[in-house]
Amino acid sequence: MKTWKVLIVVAGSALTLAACGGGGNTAGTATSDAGCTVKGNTTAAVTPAIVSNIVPDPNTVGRFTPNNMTVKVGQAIEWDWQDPNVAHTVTSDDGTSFDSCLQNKGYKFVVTFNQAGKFPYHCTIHPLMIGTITVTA
Ligand SMILES: [Cu+2]
Repeated sequence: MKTWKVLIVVAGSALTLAACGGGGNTAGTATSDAGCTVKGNTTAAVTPAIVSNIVPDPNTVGRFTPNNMTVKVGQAIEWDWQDPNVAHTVTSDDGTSFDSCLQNKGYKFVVTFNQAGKFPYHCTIHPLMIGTITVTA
């Protein structure tokens, strides 16, 4: 009888852990991102040279696919939020070039790169989500 009770408790804990690991935010409810203003996005209709999907990843929470991209001056990149569980950002490391702020699945963010150079970016809440845009003349 005692053995059975212990087994039930252990099974219950495992279930709780599994629910926690697979869960995350409820889709559609971004973590509070008060004070963040979207910037650097292209509002005109443009055809992006590259589309990067933001997808779940068991090791890094989320991932930009691709994360490192090369475009020519004047070309645009579009990021598509496809992670159904967790909000993410596309934020330039310099803090000024572009910032999507926290967004959920379904959001699209387009940036046109008008200057040659390297533009590293990241997700503000997931340190392992990083990438670099290389813009060539
Ligand atoms: Cu993220």
